[in-house]
Amino acid sequence: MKIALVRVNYNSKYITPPLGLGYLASYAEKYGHEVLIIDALRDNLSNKEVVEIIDKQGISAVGITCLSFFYNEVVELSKMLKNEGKKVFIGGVHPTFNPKQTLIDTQADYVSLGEGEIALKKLLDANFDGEGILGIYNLKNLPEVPLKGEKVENLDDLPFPDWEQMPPDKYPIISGEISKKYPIGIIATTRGCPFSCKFCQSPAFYERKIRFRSPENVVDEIEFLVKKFGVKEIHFEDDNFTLKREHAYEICRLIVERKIKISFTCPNGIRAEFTDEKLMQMMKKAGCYCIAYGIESANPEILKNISKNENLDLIKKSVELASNCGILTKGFFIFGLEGETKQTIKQTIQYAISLKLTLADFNILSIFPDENNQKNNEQKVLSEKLSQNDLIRAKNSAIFKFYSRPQIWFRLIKNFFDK
Ligand code: B12
Ligand code: SF4
Repeated sequence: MKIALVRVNYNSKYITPPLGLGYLASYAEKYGHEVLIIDALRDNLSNKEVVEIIDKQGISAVGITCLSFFYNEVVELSKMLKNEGKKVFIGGVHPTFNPKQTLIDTQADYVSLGEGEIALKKLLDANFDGEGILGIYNLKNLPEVPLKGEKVENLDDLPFPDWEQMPPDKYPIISGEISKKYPIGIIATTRGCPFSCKFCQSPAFYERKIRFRSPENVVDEIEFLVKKFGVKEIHFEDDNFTLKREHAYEICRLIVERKIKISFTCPNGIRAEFTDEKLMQMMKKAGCYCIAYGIESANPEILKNISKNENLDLIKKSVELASNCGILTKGFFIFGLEGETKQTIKQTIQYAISLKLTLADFNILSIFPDENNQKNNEQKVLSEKLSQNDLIRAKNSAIFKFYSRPQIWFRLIKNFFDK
């Protein structure tokens, strides 16, 4: 069966390959289906243009990926496609937590919950009859507590994403993230996270279980990207690249052993307790130039409230260690978490400045809706003591205090010239 898989166009400073669609496409193709990926964000296509492409190609079934921050655009495209008589199904993080409302708003035939490879293959094998397929639901058969789709347990059984349809050199050089060389390949070496930070949807999506690809499989993909597309940099998009030290270490060791010339970064935030000097040095040797840390707050009470349970001294030591190994460091912080006050904000800013960080990302908490909080992509603040304006002021003040220090600019400029 021939289908299109679409990422809609929306206002975003990040334009990186849609990894989920790449995996869905290559998996379905492995079983003989034909898939056209339409990345409307990369190609700056309006929903109308997407519909025209689908019509021209004579495609009758369309899957759309959906995160909460582009829900409205997905709703619009889905309704347009339904008006044209197409079959539509929607997958990704947003419908996984909001299946009923997504079905109502989008008028789609089905939603797909959780990881989609097996569910999609079964749906296409059944000529778009979703009846009885785990994780695929319409309004008639959606249970009170719907189960997610079947998972590919051994991640090495997944073919590499369909890179031919999302070649790294067709994506912009500046994608909102720190980068050093171009083209950039993005790679996920794991799926899932065993922690349960309250502001994050990953634990619920992957049910707090983590699966690892073998280091050989990961490095085979890196080699493929380097040879086929001239990729010079890798971004490891895992929830936590260093969660299992031996896994990260072995990937880096193989990069060195196979003499693959790349720079790499872990932009999503790792946890400090899983790093040590041996790992950091191997990461540096393999090409790592920047590690991000998910720090969130410097107030122990808040860290407890959000179930983060990270040790602030350990973070300090790990950041220092990375810095001493010649790796840039970035800290992620969130304002507005449960228990936040003007005092705790000051504490977090002071702590951020006290670390040997090169970059800091100060965000205001966003809570995405679930079925009990039906407001499309409207966001809500957890902190009771502060208004949205207080948080915006806090964010601006943190950015100013952090980046007005000359040593930060010195570190950044040094990195720029340090090839
Ligand atoms: C990598 C990543 C990024 C990267 C790249 C994003 C990209 N190019 O896709 C960067 C750093 C740019 C990023 C940025 C942000 N991200 Co982000 N990111 C992630 C992360 C860690 C992994 C996503 C990923 O690649 N997964 C691997 C692929 C294989 O999985 P997948 O895309 O989910 O696809 C699978 C299924 O969902 C399903 N599926 C997906 N689509 C479809 C469609 C169909 C038809 C079917 C059948 C199935 C299906 O099948 C796929 C294969 O199994 C997730 C957390 C997570 N673990 O999911 C957060 C996550 C997606 N991000 C999130 C957020 C909030 C953000 C930011 C807003 C953060 C910020 N404050 O700046 C920004 C904004 C992004 C933007 N404007 O586009 C949230 C989204 C919450 C929500 N409800 O929408 C997540 C879930 C993390 C969280 N906090 O809970 N992110
Ligand atoms: S450690 Fe990271 S990925 Fe895991 S639950 Fe916490 S924020 Fe989410």
